[in-house]
Amino acid sequence: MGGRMGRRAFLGVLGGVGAGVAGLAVAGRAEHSGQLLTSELPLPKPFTVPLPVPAVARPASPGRYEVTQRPARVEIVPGTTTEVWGYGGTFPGPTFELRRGSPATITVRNELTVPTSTHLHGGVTPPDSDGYPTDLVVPAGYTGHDHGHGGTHHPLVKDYRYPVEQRAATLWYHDHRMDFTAPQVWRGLAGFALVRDEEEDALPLPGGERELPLMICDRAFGADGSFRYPAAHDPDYMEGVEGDVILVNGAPWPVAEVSATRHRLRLLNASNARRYRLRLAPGGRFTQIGGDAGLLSAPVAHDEITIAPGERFDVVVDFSAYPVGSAVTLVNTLAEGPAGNVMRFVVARRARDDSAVPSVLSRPPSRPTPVATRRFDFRRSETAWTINGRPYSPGVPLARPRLGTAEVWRFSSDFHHPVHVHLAHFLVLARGGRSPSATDAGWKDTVDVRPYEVVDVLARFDGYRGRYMLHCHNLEHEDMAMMADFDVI
Ligand SMILES: [Cu+2]
Repeated sequence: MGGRMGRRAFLGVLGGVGAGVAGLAVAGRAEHSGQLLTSELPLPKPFTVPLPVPAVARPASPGRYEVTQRPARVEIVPGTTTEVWGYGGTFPGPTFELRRGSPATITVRNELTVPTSTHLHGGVTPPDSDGYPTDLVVPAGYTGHDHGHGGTHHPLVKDYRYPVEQRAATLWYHDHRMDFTAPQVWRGLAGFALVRDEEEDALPLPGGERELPLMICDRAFGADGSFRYPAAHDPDYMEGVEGDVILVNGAPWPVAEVSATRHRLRLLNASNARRYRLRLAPGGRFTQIGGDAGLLSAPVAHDEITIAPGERFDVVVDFSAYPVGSAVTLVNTLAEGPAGNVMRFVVARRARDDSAVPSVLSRPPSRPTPVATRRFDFRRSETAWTINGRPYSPGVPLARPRLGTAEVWRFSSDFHHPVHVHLAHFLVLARGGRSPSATDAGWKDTVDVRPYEVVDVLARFDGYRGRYMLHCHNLEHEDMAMMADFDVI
């Protein structure tokens, strides 16, 4: 029933229906980027579960980590259990603390029943460790052919090598398997990787327990507590799958006690399809200090932040602005009902605060001069989501930029498409021919391209030659072929 409604509205958006009942439905859904899947159990009460913070991964030896992807049963909705597929058996997976200039090797062992490919999102990574969708770690005894995509099968384990020659930034890692990224990330295959460096160390930003990575995603639950998800590639969910329960670090609408001091919140939208417009209630401001790919040159204040799947916002919130005892709720104004809440902070006590947000934060790389302009049009076809009219074909590059150069890439769209480029970081130059939004600041790897919008970015191809990709980070769109290769030559 819900699927049919969504499909009609979806076709209305794409058809550009301008009048009548369908037109009104379209207007009401203009900001929606997926189809709602509802839970079959009573929704948990908001702001009762304490905010979990993912454990930090411990190296087996300096620069070497091992993590096993495995199923585990965890309590997400109080009183029931959910099977997750987790890195380390947890959801989110462990947080990898990386340092610029200190290479890391992460051995991923696959004890699931399905192949996986791990992508470090935002990483400047050699192509053989970038999580190409057909470069798969397969379970012991796996005999599947993966639909004839070919590619590489690593039995049971693969070493991913990360040189970490990049600026401090909030990165994350997640599964990237061909055709099945959406259901496998939905089951829990995602975690944080934080890169730190001396430039960041020199800043008096809040740290320790006053620095919180916050992975925001939505899920739906079956009556037995299992994650609910449609059949793979269900055309009724072609828009994308949205759940009715908002999780932060794997907990439903959690609550965190904080002191009345500045806190650094590393916001990540790890949802398959849902966009959020975050605000603080009863009021307050986010001071943005970093974007996807690192610290901004100077802080930017926002009353609200729209965050699309894959994007990160590194912000500071000063809880001394609220009386002790206050409840400060992170809300999502793009949703009505349960998904309108995200989590709550309770300002529990006063405390000394030596932190500050300096007016100069960092010296990001300056704006390079582009040597070429290319267009990438993100659009639905009858049966798939396409880029420049083509469904994804592994090994067929749509662009061949030269290492060490920069290019203007122009993204156009028919729907909400959060466009993610592997390897290359970019600056947003323009939206619809106008200045970028305040929330487009800084070097990024994912940009929120909205329906019938044209977004120009200036991308730098630094790091490594080889095969990379760009794709829509709405994971259902990605699985329904909205990806393309590019070769850095
Ligand atoms: Cu898309």
